[in-house]
Amino acid sequence: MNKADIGLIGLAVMGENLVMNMESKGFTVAVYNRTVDKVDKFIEGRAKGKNIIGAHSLEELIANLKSPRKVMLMVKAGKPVDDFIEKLLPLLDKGDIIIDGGNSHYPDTQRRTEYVESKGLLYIGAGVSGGEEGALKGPSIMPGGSKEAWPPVKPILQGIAAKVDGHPCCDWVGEGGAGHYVKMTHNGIEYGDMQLIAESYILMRDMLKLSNDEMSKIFAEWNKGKLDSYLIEITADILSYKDEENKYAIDYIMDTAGQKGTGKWTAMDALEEGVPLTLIAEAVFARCLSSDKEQRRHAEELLGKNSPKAPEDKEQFVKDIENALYAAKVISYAQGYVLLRSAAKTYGWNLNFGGIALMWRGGCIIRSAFLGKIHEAFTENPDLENLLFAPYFANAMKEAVPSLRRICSYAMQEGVAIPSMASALCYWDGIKTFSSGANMIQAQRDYFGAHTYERTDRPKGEFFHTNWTGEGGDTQSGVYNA
Ligand code: NBP
Repeated sequence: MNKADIGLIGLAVMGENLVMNMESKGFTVAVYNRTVDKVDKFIEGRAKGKNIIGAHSLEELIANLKSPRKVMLMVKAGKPVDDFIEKLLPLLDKGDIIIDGGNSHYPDTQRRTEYVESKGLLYIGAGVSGGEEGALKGPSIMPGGSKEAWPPVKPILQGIAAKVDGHPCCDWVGEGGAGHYVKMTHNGIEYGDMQLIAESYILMRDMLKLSNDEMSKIFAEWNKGKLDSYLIEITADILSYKDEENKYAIDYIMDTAGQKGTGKWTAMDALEEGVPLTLIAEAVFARCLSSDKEQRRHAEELLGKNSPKAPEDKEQFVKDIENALYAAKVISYAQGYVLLRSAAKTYGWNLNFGGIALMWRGGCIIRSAFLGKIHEAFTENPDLENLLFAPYFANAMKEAVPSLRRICSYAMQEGVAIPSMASALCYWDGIKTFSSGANMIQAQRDYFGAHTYERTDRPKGEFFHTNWTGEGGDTQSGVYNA
């Protein structure tokens, strides 16, 4: 067999399926796995008769690669990635490329890019989304790292990526950890989308007392309109799924949501950047609240269970939930893009915001028709400060926000927790308020800590301190820390 176009390490769910995808697109792939038995099992199984070369050592893997060598890691994020880099470095030559396709945290990718480059090699940290099916049939891939590495890797990564209207859902994102940053934000947005769907479900289940089949039909209907997306589609399927005992699976799945950390990373980074990413943060906290079921049982017994009443016009309420979900989703993406813009400035990345929407348009978990509109908004105005200011979304929000307001008011009144929808509405009302209550916070900070404040009747950048009690003197917090 000829030498391979690329080597892949890590034959678990993602790795195996990516290899099959690469091979089906005409690339020869060499494979290796820490537990070497898995290599033989793969070669004798799914890979039998394909242009896939099994290697029993890293030396054998490297010897089977065309130059410049490209080695992709699909292993557990964290230390295993660093360990493999260390093992690969002595085996590779100048200009060879290491690609990490796992869910690495972007500061690690930033660090690894610099480290690998310092050894004369090139590094790519590529976020891959789409799960098992995406890996096999076409994922969304967000590569960043050493810019020089992109041209040799591009035909392979774009070749295996999902395509929407012939356009690959994969393009160069930026240097250092940019690819993994965009993937992290994608995952954060995924947390938000999932929470909003869960809130819509609970509103219909607990307030309207709809059956699983009724809800399934509603989600399927929504999937034909402005909410058309993978997550809405699978929600319809999940709700109607019955097991071999004719039981609805959704009814016995424990309501304790797990998480692997990418939503938390996104929320933490938003705090670092000072960006109000409220909806995603609430989605992460909602998973935290869900995770302690025993505490919720105790609280329900001790503090009382809510018994929400159904609204009179159920049909209108369902329409309102659809619009509320849409409005909140627009706000979530607007917040996500503000975070990307802020990070781009912090790290000096020249992010193509419209291009990112195209990368998310297919192949990944948040894929949706809606991302096409985001792409159009950034194509019209690449410097768009906030998605809510794009004419299309500003108009769409004018129509949808009254529903969001009705849903939030009713749910609050009846005691149904919808934290992400509520945070969306607060953001919407907050961003449209030129005169906020933060003057009181500034006054308080100055009162107890002499932190100073700017005045509305003086130029910005001039700071003032008031001696509120007549006892503090003129000392300001630049001089001492209270
Ligand atoms: P896992 O995340 O379960 O990792 C399995 C692979 O990592 C196996 O090859 C395993 O080798 C190797 N590995 C482990 Br575990 N510990 C290791 C260590 N200490 N040293 C060396 N190798 C080690 O596989 P996955 O679900 O296919 O995901 C791969 C990457 O893609 C991860 O970063 C994941 O977060 C990311 N990702 C996953 C999905 C998804 O839907 N699963 C989607 C998108 C991205 P072994 O066989 O010898 O144990």
